[in-house]
Amino acid sequence: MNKNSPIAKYRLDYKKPDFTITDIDLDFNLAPEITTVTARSHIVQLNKATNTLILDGEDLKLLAMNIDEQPWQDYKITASGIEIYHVPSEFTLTIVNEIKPIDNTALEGLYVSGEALCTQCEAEGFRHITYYLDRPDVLARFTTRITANKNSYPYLLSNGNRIAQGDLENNQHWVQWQDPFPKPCYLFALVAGDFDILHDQFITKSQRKIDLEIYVDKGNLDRSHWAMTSLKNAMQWDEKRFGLEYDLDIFMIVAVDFFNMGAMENKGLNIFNSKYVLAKPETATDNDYLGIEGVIGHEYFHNWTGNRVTCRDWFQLSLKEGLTVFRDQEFSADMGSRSVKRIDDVKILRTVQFAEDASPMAHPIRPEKVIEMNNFYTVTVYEKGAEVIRMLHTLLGEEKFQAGMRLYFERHDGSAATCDDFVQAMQDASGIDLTHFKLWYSQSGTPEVTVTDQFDKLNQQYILTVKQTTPPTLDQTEKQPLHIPLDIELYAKDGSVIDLQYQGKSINHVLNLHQTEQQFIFDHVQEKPIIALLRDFSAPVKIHYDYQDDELIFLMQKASNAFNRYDAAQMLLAKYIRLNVSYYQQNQAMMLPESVIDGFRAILLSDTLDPALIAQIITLPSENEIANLFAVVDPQAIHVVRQFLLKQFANELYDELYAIYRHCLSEYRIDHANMAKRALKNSCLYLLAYADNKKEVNLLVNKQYQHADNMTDSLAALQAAVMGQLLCKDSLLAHFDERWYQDGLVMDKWFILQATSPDHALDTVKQLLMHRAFSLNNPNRIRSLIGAFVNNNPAAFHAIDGSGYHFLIEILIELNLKNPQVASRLIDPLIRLKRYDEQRASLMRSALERLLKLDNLSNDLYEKISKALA
Ligand code: B3K
Ligand code: ZN
Repeated sequence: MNKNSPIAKYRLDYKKPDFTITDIDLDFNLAPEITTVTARSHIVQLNKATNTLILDGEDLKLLAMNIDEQPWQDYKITASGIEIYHVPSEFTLTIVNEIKPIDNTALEGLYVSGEALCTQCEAEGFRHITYYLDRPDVLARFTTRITANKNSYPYLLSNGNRIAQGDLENNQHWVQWQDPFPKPCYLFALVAGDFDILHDQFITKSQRKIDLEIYVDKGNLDRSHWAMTSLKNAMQWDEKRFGLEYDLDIFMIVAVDFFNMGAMENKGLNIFNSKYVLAKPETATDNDYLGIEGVIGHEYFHNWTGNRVTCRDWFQLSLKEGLTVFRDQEFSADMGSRSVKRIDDVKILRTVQFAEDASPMAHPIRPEKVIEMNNFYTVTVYEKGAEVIRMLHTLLGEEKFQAGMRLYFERHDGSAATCDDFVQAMQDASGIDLTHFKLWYSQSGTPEVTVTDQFDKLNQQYILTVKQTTPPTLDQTEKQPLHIPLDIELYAKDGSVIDLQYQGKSINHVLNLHQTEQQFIFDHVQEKPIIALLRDFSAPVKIHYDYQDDELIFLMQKASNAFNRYDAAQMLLAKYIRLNVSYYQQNQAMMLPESVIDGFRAILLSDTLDPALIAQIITLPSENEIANLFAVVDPQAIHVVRQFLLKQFANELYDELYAIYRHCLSEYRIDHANMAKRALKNSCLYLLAYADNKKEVNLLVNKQYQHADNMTDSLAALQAAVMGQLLCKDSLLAHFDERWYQDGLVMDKWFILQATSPDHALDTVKQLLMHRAFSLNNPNRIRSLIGAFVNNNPAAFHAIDGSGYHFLIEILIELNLKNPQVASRLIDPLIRLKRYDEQRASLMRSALERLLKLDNLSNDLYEKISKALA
């Protein structure tokens, strides 16, 4: 870590390694205070021009070094590792070093999580374990022997197959693991601890028997079943849809409480944040269940897209992440409701990724320049990366896309590849020219597509003019037109779909945009049609078209595509949000036409729509989603306008909301139809909480809370109480605390609610820092209390007195060294100063300047702050 001039790396500087490591034998003598690591590596020189071996290593204490079993003194320890001079062209290097897991609060490398020891090596954590070529294009076969105290650590796990074990003196024991698949060190894992284990089996399509094991903290076995179901579903789905079979004889998942992100796809030994494993009806919401299904799938799918074919260098991260997110999205879509899943994914993209494009951290899905790699595990690389894969899928169709996947594995299995390799395989397998499409990998920013139309009654022609432009981003000023698949549909007034034809031929509903401006002509159109644009959100762009209210209401009710229905509702709301924000800013009365309410009423009362889709449509956009409508964000105005709309909806639709709420009451089951009903019921409850009829709603909410037999319903009631500031709020909050305070994952929900409350949130958050269930050492707690406040309570965080900013930097000062990765995630809302008015921007600037002055500012924070202040 170096505050003055951390060194940036550039994608174009990639060089092949001078040496490679073919095999490594690791030997761990494990204890939390001091662990001794002995690494014996078989090293081969690749570049004859150098005999200096440079290994990465941080926070290591070197005890001994041998080359070919002889002590070796010809080396120098540097700030970033070790340089070993005059090495032979092929040799065995033995390194013995010590590490201190207990002091590792950054949770990168080997660290202590509760009573267990575990590792996290991606992206560059292995260098905190031993000196190594810590880069993804060095693939070695790993053997790992672990020795530890048998009482504290009865289970000793690593990658691959267990090949030997034994007992030693002094209550010590050892286990040896061997992973037959060569892998980069970021996929190495080790876990030691005492657990309860859920055992199961999966028979692959070629009839191989795979042992499945989920390791959870003692007492949590009853919360591990959904994870196992999800795992088996994922294994089966990957065989069916992608033809991909699991390759080892055992697959293990370990749930730990202290984890910087969601989970990690280590070969054969996935390590998970317990949030994405543990669930039972009393403690987990429907969304938790869906999150677990998605993340279990995601990590499992990495076994092929990430592990069997890995990344050549970290700039290629989207090669495995974009593709694997696409795969997990498709898995969830196939398991549940495709359209609901699509809308949820689009929401995240539009809210978070579009905001990232408009921030100092804007970058292409394949970044060009990186100081701290951990800063690039972003929504851009992941979610926009997945959208790019989805566009390929749209352009090729499922069959050719799968042919492309097969060719990709044929060419690159067992090696480290690039994004270009992937696109090349897709192109070669499909025969479709993707040259222009590849620009999506190098161009950052959110493209804007503007559509205008003309109806020529005489010639019965409908003419579309489509313009595209990508506004400059902070990392890249010049932009070129992209290859954008624009999926459309035309409707006649009676709701029938109009065939797309031109000069006697039918035209595909996916239009290919390549140029700044293009025209599309459709023949035999008898009346001015209503157009649905961007069906299924066919490209990650902002779309502009001057819709009339009645056209949007038409699309809400008649569009064949669920995303278009939802999106029409969003566009309708956006119109009145914009209008009311300006009314509010000019001290004028706010308004919402009756016709808009009626449009929503019709959706609410529909008996043909999926209840989950209705729930999505009647859920107002969040303040963050709304913020993206504006170049300069006024968080206060947005908050007031949103509250106004919620109230309007609640009062005007009160009877319908109440009736639907009652209609949706049903017994609790965990299946998609039942979840959909619950989603609609609880979104009605949420809206009702804003109605003027507080007394009745208070009774209703209280009753739901008291009678709930599952967390989805308890939490929905609690949320309604907090957001609607109902009378029962304090007693329900207190009850929840008393019931769950020993359960961190459940308390996270309670922290989030209070951090996002419209009422004195900052004071509450400050008090809750002292709560018995809170700890600044646990990333989940930090994200729930502090992360939720800074990210999801914009009106409070951006309070005009700067109190929110002040609070955040105090926290960041504490977390800067303790856990740089978590700190770096928290700072995101503070670096977006250019999106705010002068007064806020200058307060944000001085907060950042204060941080910049810190001694030992981590590279993670430095990278973001320096970009923000540039
Ligand atoms: N590959 C990991 C993420 C690692 C993050 C390192 N800071 C989880 C995933 O994407 O599946
Ligand atoms: Zn991933």
